[in-house]
Order: sequence, then C-alpha cells, then structure tokens
Amino acid sequence: AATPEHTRTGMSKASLKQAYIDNLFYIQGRFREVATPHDLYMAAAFTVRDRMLDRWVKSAQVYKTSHARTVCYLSAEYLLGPHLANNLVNLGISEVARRAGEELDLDFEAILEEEEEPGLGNGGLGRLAACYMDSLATVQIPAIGYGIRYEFGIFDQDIQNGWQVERSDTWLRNGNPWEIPRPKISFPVRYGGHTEHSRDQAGRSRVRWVADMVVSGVAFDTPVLGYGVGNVNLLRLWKAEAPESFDFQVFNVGDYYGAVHAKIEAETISKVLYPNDEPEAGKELRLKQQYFFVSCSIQDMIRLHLNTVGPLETFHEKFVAQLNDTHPAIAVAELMRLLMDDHAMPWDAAWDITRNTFCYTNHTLLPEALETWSVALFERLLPRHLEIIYEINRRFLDTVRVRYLGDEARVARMSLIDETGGRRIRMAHLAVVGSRAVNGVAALHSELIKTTILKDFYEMSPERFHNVTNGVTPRRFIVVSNPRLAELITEFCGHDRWIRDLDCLRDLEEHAEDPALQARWREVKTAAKQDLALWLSQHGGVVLDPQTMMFDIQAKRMHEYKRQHLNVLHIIRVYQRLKQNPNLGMVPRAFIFGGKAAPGYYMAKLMIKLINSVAEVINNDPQVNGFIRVAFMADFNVKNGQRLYPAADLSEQISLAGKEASGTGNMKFSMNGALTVGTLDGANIEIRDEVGAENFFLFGMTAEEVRRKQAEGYRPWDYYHGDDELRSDIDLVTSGLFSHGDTNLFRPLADHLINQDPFMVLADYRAYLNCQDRISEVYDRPAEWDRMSILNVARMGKFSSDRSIRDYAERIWGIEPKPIGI
Ligand code: DL6
Repeated sequence: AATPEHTRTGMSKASLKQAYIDNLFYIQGRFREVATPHDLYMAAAFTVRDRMLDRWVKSAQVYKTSHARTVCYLSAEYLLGPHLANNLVNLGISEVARRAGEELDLDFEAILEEEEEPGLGNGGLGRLAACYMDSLATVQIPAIGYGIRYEFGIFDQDIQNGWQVERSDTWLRNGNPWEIPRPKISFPVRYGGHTEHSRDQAGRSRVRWVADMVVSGVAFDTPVLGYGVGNVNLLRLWKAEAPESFDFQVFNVGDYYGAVHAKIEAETISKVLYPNDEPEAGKELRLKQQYFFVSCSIQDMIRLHLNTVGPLETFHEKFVAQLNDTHPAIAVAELMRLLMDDHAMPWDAAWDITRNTFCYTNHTLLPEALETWSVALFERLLPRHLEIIYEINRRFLDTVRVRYLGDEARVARMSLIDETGGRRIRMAHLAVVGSRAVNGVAALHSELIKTTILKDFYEMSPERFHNVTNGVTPRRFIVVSNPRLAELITEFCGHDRWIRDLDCLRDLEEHAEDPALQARWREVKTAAKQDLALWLSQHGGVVLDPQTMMFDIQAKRMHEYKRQHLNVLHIIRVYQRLKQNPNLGMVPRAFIFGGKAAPGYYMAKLMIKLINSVAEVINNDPQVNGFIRVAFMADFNVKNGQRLYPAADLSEQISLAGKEASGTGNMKFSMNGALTVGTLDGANIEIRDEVGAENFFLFGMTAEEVRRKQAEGYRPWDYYHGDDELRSDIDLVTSGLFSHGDTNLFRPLADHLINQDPFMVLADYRAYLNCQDRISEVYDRPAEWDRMSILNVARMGKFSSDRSIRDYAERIWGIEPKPIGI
C-alpha cells in the first residue's frame, strides 16, 4: 500500500482539504462558520507555503554543501504582486486546489482576491526584479534577492473628482503569511560620525569608523519557487530596528524619550518606499535606505562565505552581485570598506575582489533619473565611504590620464565627482568603475548608453558593455492572469511545455489562419474583455461593450515621455470627427488608461485629470458614447495589471523614441494577444522584429531623427500652426469643454506642448493619427486581426524572463544551473 501523505506536504485533494481545515483552526484559530474572508485566505496561504518548505530546505542544503556559485540580486525595489495564485501554479496544484476548495464550499476566486499585494516598487524596474526572481528559480540558478521590507509600499491611488489622491499602502496590517522573520540574522548598520586613521603593528594603515548612529537590519525571508522544479530561492528583505543595547545606553542615563526617539529614527529607515520621478535633492532618508539594505546584504554575503567556503580571497568566485540600477551602487564602497577595515585586506586585493563581484544594469537615459548625491551629505552620513570613493576616483582618474594624455576635459567628465555646481557623487560612474560588466535593458538602449551617458567609459573599455533585453515571466502574465488563453495554447503547444520554454509558442504559427482557432481565440479575448468590463463597471462605473468595442489600453506610470497626452489628443480627434459626422461608421473603441503619477509630478497629475475630464464629457454625450468611451482604472498595480493585459486588443507603447529604456508592459500585452501601436523605442523594436513588421503598428520618428530634430532646434509652435486638426484638438483642451468652463485648468499642459514639448508630441501627432486610422481598418477585418494576434503570441518566446536570466547567467555571471529535483 502507498505510504499515506503527510497533511503538511501532500498534494492530493484530500490532503489539501485536511491541511486547509487544520490551518484555519490551528493557525488562525477559527472554524468555517466564524472565519472572515481574511482567515480563509490565510489558511490557503499557509497550506501552500507548507508545500514549498521542504523544497526550500532541500535547495538551501544542496546550495550550501555544493558551494554553489550564487547570484545576489541587489534591488531597492521588488514589485511582487500577489503570491498565492503564482505559487499554486509553480507547485502545479492550481487545479486540484480549486477542486479541494469547491468541495469545502469555498469561493476560490474570492480567496485569491483577498490577498494584499506587496507593492515594494514603483514600476518597471521593481517588477523586472520580481520577474527575475521567478525566472532565476525556474531556470535553477542559485540566487538571493536582497532588498528592503518597506512597511508602506507604493501608495494606493484613488481618483477623486478626476484627480489622483494618494493613500498609504498598509500591506502588512493583517500579517504576511509568506515571510519568515529571522531575528537572529541581523546586522548593525552605522551612520555619521568620523574616521580615525592609524597604523597597526606591521605598519599597515588602518581606519576606524566611529559612527554616531547604529541601526539593526533584521532579515525577513520569502521563498521563491521555480515553475515545476524543486529549486526555491530566497528573497531576503531587511527591516530596520533599533539595536537593543542602544536603547539601554540611553535608558541608563534616564533619557526615556531620547530612547524612544532613537527607536523611531531607526525604524523610519525601512518605513516607506520613495515614489520615483522626483528630484533626488535632499532625500537624506533615501540615501540612508540605500546604504541600509546594501550594508546588511554585503555583511550577510560575507557571513555566508565565511560559514561555507572560507577565506574571503575567493568571495567573487562564490558570489556575483547584480546592481539593479544605481540605487545599490554604494555596495562598491561598502564591500571595499568591509574587506579592508574589518578583514584587514590591502587595497589592491580588496579592489580586485570588488571589481570582480559586481555587475551593473542601467535602466534609464533620462538625465533627471541619473542619481547623484551631494558630497556634503555623504560626508555627514557616510564619511568612511566618501574617503573610499575619493580613493577609487583618484586611482581611476590616474588611469584615464595615462590613457588620454592631456585630455583634462575627459577626466572631468569621467570623474566620480561632478564638480560643476555643488559637488556631487555620480552613482552611475561609481557603479561602472566598480563593476566588471555593464548592461542596458534592450538593444537600442544598450547602444544609446554607449553613445550618450557612458560614452567615455565605453570608449575606454568596450568589452565590459553588454545588452540583456528584458523579459517577463509567462507564469504570472499568461498562466495566472489569462487561464483561458493558457488552456487554448496548451492544446497546441504541449502540456506545460511552453510554460517552461516559451519558444514552443511557435507551434501556434501554422494554425494562425485556421478559422476554427481564430474563432476560439476571439472567444477567449472576448471573455477576458467581459471580465474587465464587469470589473470596471463595478469599480468606477464606466460601462464598456466588450462585444463591439476595440479595447485600446495604455497602462504604465504616468510620465510625459510615455506620452499619455498623445493618446488623449487622438481621442479628442475621434470625438471631434464624431461630433462633426455622427454617422461616421467607425469601429467602436474603449480607451482605457491606468497608471500612477509620482505625488510631486504636477504635469503627470494634470494628465490624469485631463483623461478623467475627457472621459466625463465623452461618456455622457449620447451622440458619441455608443462609439467611444474612456475609462481610467484607478490604482494600476500588479493585480490590476493582470486584469488588463488579457483584455487588450490594442497596446499603446508610444513613448518618444530613445526615452523608454525597454518597457515590459509592451511584452505582457503582446503575450496576451494584443497588437501594439508603437514607436521604435526600447524593446518595441525587438518585439516588432520578432512578430514581423506586418504584425505591428509602427509610427513616429526614430531615435536618430529625434536627435537630429533636437539638434536643429525643435519648434512645436510650427506644428501647432501648421496642422488645423492638431490646433483644434489642443484648443479644445483649453476651451473649457472638459473643465466646466474653466479655461485655465489645462492651460499649463497645452502651453507646455505648444512652447516646449520636450517629448515631441506634436511632431509625432500626425503619424500617430494616420496609424490609428489603419488600425481601425484592420480591426474591421476580424480574420486578419485574429491572425496577427495569434502570430504575436506565437513569436513572443524571446520575451520570457527565463531567456533574459539565461543570457545573464551565460554571458555575464558565468554561472551554471544547479537543478534540485522534486
Ligand atoms: O528595465 C526595467 C524598466 C524598463 O523597462 C523601463 O523602460 C525603464 O523606464 C525602467 N527604468 C526605471 C528607472 N528608474 N530608475 N532609476 O524605472 O526600467
């Protein structure tokens, strides 16, 4: 007879049911009749987590005993999204769990809905880190993700009277069943004070940093399971606490309030995620956060190395650390400090290890997003690191001088210190100088890095520059969010085969013209549109018709470079056409938006107000609202994204060429069968290359044309006056029609477009409109549209984050998979 299953690990329906009831009772202290929806969710989460733990322990054991080379992903952000559905899929028990739930008379969907998502990131960069954690485990690369356990993640967005209103995100208030606190894994992190230089008995120089503030970083671990494998990697997030002994010191002198203050000050460090797109100036707490998680992480890596491998001379053979943008770049100075000051290593040996440990990913070319910190702030907060940065810079600039004799302008450009204006530390330069590899996130972006922001560095050591095009995980973004499509794909691409090897989607290609598949494809899309329409009508009240309307969606952070206002100008044009000719006979469209604006970014907030104001007028105008409707989905986050991607017919990827480093929403939409209207920007270029130019709606200037136009002196005013329709669309914005007669409300937006237009909306307007007309024509020919949609999905293999991770592993990290069986 078969051995009976253990209720904590068994995967059968009977075991799952028993485990669920047990967890509800023994962990939540509830029985069915009195359980709240949250209790029901917690019981489900613990049931699933239990089933991950033996794989987790086994992975840790194998990684440890085999001294496996390990990737440490250092990221200030992880935009994880809900865990439960994803873990069910990766464990391979979604179906059996659903059936177990049915037999227990549970509402499975309601339980999934109950999960509060950890929004520990702003947008693309943080979501990429989360996709990479999923793929690292799936392709079986030993990895630790290090970051910050923010108590408040990205704010929740409400829309009130058309404006964005921010609410604090309290994701931890009901507890987080996925994390395991590790109070014993804790490190001191110091700030401020001064340094003391001396010589030891052997005459070597030694430095002691006498800090004036210490906080403790405590580890909270979340298991990250790969799809269909035994590998479970570790996401280790640090929480800041006051060290106990510090409290007592203050207590002893009777300063009770001082002690409480110190505790609050310490805990503040991991309190809140900073929304991006805001000037860095003066964000002392942000620098404290960066140093906090970096210091804990590097101390942890050193501890792990000493416990397993031994001498620190081989640290870089055990670990490779990927810097996710410059936020963790201080790690370069911190590893140097720890090796030299705490482990008595000489500079050259420490530098050799440091340079061979780090790799750096750049995620932006926007000058305002390139991090710099004032030297004065560093001096106050991290005096020892400033000394180390100066010394790295001194040695580095000597090599520049020797290489480029007499070129002092180049020396000034490459320096880690920007001496123009107030003295500032250039974090990207620190990251480049301290890393053995540098990469951009899409082919165009990686090329532009070499000719713009890092040109001098590229000229000096071209062999260190790489491209790794971003990817997204098909588990979350197809299997979890679009189960109907996943089921249909499985019929053609082999059970589960495509989920671990997305190139298998190619098997769909030969059926792209098959009317039977097309009909089913359309049914799947329409069903997803129905789901979204229902949700939107229940949350915000807009009614959309999924049967007749094309769902045209732009969902991403609100930013001028992403050009949501170009989309709005198109909507206004269609509106005007319909008003002039109510019998236009156009393809009905639902224009759907989602996205948060940084709280301090006025123009982005005004764009949200404009979208909602246009929506109000159009949706209430019976002359047009049978043909067009506009919806703004509040609080675009991972969970809500998963509602949007499956339902899109058209994906708007319309940034000004050269500005969007890669984009990943473009991949998520296309994987779900949306066709893209896009510029030649970021990964759009590669998506178009893969799916075929004939299956992609391209418009607008190239990055090179943009550069030339800027160099010639761009004059948006000429476009405004040279195009009657454009002028009339912009004038309608300021006419008061969308603002209850207020002609001033949107004036700043319109004036900015007419007079500055830094992202060349007006220059691309006409091409965009023409392209949109073509799109409507094709949408009117369903067989053609469906074929294009099928081919888009079939050719998306490249954009799996599994491919990105394999690229990193082979070309940058030099690391092999370490398979753990189930
Ligand atoms: O690489 C992930 C993501 C890209 O897809 C986006 O194109 C890019 O805008 C985003 N970059 C940032 C920059 N933040 N900083 N610094 O979020 O990265």
